[in-house]
Amino acid sequence: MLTPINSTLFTFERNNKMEQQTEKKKIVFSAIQPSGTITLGNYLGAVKNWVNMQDEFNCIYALADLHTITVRQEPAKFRKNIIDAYASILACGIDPEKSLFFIQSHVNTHAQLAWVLNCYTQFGELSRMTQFKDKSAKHADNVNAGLFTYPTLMAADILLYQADMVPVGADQKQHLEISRNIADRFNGLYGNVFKVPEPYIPTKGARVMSLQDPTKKMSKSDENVNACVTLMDSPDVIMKKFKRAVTDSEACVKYAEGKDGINNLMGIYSCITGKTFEQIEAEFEGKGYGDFKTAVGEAVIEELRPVREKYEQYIADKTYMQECYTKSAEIAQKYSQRTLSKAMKKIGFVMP
Ligand code: ATP
Ligand code: LTN
Repeated sequence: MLTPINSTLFTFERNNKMEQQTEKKKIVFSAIQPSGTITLGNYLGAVKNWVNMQDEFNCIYALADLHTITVRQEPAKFRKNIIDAYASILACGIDPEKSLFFIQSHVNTHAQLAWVLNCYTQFGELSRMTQFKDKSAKHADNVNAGLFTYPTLMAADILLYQADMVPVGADQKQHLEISRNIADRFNGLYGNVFKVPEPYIPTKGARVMSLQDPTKKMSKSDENVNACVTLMDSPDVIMKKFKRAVTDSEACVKYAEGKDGINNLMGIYSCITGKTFEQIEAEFEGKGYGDFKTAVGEAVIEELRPVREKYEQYIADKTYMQECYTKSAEIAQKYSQRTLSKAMKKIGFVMP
């Protein structure tokens, strides 16, 4: 049984109560979709940074379950994915006594502000989103309005908390850009309502590629199980996936244009070990891809071992997790309501 969280320990609330404090900590917001098992790409591109930012900033994280239904979900599997993702993120090191970590649909201000922002977002700018184009091609039988307005809900997520920084992988850069444009436009009309957020994209690990097609990003919802390593894969499975990773026929561990497979493996290895590409090239000089793939596999196995172990603890204690997400959502509701009310008042709504 895990120790129940003590709500008075929430650093987030304590800091925000100290209105007289001279230097307020910056606010960080990010979210991840519970659309499948969390991958090594999600971990290196986003979640690892979420964990590292917890001491320096006021961090607010969410499971973006409302975003996930833009692609059709099977109910029982969706429910399981949400709980599994919650346990996995805690296992990565998100500490509910330091950060808020809630489920997006539990905080109703997100959908409310998203509607408002829809009316301040142009059809043309949404049509230019590459994620919309990719996902509508992939799910041609279900090109729904939610898929199209996905970025306005994401903008609402961020703007509700007056976030200064948003740690995400490189694929989310365009969505951050549109969030900033929406905030600027709204502020231009009504004065300073929203903080204009900055993306925080890591220099390493921001774009981990598929192990089977290294020209495509590694993705949770990829149908080819060998394309991605997940946080729940056993050491054997991880090693097998790296051994099967698509590379080239040169057998020379060197970062170079056209060597997408090797570049990707070098990126992963560098991100985990902290070694530079030059150091990696020196380490594997004269060695074949077999040795290199084994080394990458081992590094990843060791990085993910504690995550998998902690996941088992959290998933076995649903009461603890429920307490964490309920308490987090209560606090998030309170803070986000302030921004929502401010925006609505400016527009001219009659407030209750
Ligand atoms: P889906 O396959 O359902 O679109 P996804 O795997 O792309 O999901 P998201 O939930 O959309 O994951 O993304 C969560 C976070 O992980 C985001 O910050 C995103 O930028 C980051 N991320 C996703 N894939 C990668 C990747 N391959 N490399 C680095 N970061 C990634
Ligand atoms: N769209 C994001 C997930 C997401 C998000 C957010 C990320 C939803 N809301 C707010 C950062 C900030 C994705 O990763 N696909």
